[in-house]
Amino acid sequence: MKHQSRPAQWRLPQRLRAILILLTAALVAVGAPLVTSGSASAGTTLGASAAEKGRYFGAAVPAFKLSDGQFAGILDREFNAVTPENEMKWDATEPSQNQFRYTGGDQIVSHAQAHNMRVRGHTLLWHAQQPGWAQSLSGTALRNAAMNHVTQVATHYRGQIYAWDVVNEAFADGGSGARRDSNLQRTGNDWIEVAFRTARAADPAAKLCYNDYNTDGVNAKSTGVYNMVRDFKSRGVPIDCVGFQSHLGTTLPGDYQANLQRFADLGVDVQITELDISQGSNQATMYAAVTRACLAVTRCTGITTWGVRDSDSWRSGDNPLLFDGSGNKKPAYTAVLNALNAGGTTPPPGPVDTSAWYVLLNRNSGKALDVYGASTADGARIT
Ligand code: G2I
Repeated sequence: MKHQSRPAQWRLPQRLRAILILLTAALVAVGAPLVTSGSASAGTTLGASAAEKGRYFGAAVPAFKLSDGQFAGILDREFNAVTPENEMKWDATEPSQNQFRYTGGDQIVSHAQAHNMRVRGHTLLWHAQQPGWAQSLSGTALRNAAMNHVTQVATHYRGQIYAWDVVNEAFADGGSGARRDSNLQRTGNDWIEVAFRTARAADPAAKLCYNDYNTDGVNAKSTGVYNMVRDFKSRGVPIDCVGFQSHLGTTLPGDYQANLQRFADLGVDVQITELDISQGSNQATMYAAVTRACLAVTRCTGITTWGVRDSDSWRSGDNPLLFDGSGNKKPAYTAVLNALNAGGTTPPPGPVDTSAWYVLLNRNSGKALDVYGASTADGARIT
């Protein structure tokens, strides 16, 4: 096959190329697993197994349960990410206008830091769980108060949040694909993009997500969100990720993975943010299918279940989680762990990391095909 020379912008500086060739040769020489990275051993906990696939596995956590020994024991053993269940919401963090209270959120963040867990911030703006004073505002006064809230809270947690749900549940249910009516929406359709720009200014390192429910397959609501994300990307509004809550019943939309993928194809990460599934004959099967769908989408960076034990759930009557009320692992737990451990390891998904280069290797010959500064399913990482 005729060798095609690379476009000039792909060429690496002479010295760097020389180093990379040497490193590639060294990897080939020691017989390193060239098309995979990470440990070869299967993980024995959700967090470790997800990490082997370059992902996190998290749980929603209420601060008061950190002192419940059984709860904290499972959390610390199994999970490597947390989402405060209520503690970072508007009513909790700004109970009176301009008076901020971070006690519960801070407790969860320090627990996470002590146990090497990521924190998903949830949520800066939402039509629900607003403090009474905000509910009674409208127009410019509400818009200003809302953006001040975003600035203050994102600044307080600056550098400590992996991903923020900047805006939660802003789309209507049903077939319209339109925004939900709310006091925030009535301040003007641009409130969401203003919130994202405001959050970016306050914490440039956090990934900024839009999060919603009933968007778990291709439907009118998820298409409404999709169109918003596509519009934001085309206009440079800073959005990095979309959260799919995945509060599921007894069937999984057949296009669950395809839906995640179509968002990822817009150039955002996708995350499963509030997973819980009704207990029924197919609970374990559905949990495994959701896990496999995330693993199959390179930009699906992690999964969070909305609680730890069935008794912790907001829908505890459905027994929708991975541990029973006594803290025992359920069949659904084993199904998720097996799904995480199946197949080979894959390098972490993520944005272009220019501090590291990847060598694309021919699977058969082991020869270097290309070198670039982005993660890839076929790349060996060189730092
Ligand atoms: O409703 C399930 C979730 C849907 N997506 C957004 C999530 O933020 C939401 O979480 C739930 C929490 O799990 C509940 O714990 O949000 C509810 C509020 O909409 C939370 O419930 C509230 C109770 O309704 C309040 O009475 C209580 O004061 O929790 C508050 C704090 O414990």
